[in-house]
Amino acid sequence: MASIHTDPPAGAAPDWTVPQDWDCYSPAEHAVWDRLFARQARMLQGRVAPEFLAGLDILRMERPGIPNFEELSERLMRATGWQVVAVPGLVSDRLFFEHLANRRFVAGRFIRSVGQIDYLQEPDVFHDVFGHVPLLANPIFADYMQAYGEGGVRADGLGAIDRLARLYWYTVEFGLIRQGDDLKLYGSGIVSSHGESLFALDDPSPNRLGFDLRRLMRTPYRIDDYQQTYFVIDSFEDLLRQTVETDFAPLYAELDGEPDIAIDAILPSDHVFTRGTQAYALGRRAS
Ligand code: HBI
Ligand code: FE
Repeated sequence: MASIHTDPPAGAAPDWTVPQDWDCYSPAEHAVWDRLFARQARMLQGRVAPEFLAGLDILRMERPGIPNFEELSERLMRATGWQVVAVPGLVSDRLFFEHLANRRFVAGRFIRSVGQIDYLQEPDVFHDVFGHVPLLANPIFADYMQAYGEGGVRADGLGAIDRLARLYWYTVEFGLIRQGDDLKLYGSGIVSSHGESLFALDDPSPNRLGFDLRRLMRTPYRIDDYQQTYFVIDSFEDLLRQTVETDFAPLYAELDGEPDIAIDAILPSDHVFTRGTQAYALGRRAS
């Protein structure tokens, strides 16, 4: 994982926010955004949850160029009370949770270079704004993200951030959602990635399992490659309900006594949508 600073970087406020400096983006940087946007908007048709597309419309994100966070935040504030603030990069977990708990989404202001068009280690403005922000215009998901932030502040006090990071990873970043008999994408790490937008739905390699909070919190995840397991929620309402109805403190205590589940394992209790071949992961290990 990229380095997470230990104190506010130069020029940042105590909460690590910095000005977006939208006027400083070059035409070439806007062009990278437009290229990524056009490719993903095409790729996601028919594959992404309709709530994501609705968010793109509400926030008028189809307009060319890197969005101006102030304009974006005006529309987002009207929709769900959220705003987008610029940060220099990954912020500390504690601060990340505090921003989310206050309906502030922290977004990187840099954009990847043409050479990194398909993968980069640290979240850039395309991952954060195209990937994460559209669903923040959906009232249920907006509530979920704030509940997650509040849970994170509590988890920090209980030393349980790693458990909650798994929930974030397997929902906010790499989650799938049912739509009738189909599965659709909604995780930001997937929808902002051309390759994983295909892999997560079409490839026979990964497991696709029904969302189960306890089981998910015992499952490690990949930070450097496509996931070996994806979890499928029934609806955003169900995800929110399970999160706000769960008393996490006893859950963390219960989980402390249980070993992790292997990243590619399938349990008898799992609701299996896809029993993956893991061919991709095995192939990567062999290479
Ligand atoms: N910081 N800027 C930024 N963006 C993130 O997505 C982020 C972060 N810090 C920590 C973090 N995500 C994850 O470890 C959370 O699960 C806490
Ligand atoms: Fe992200």
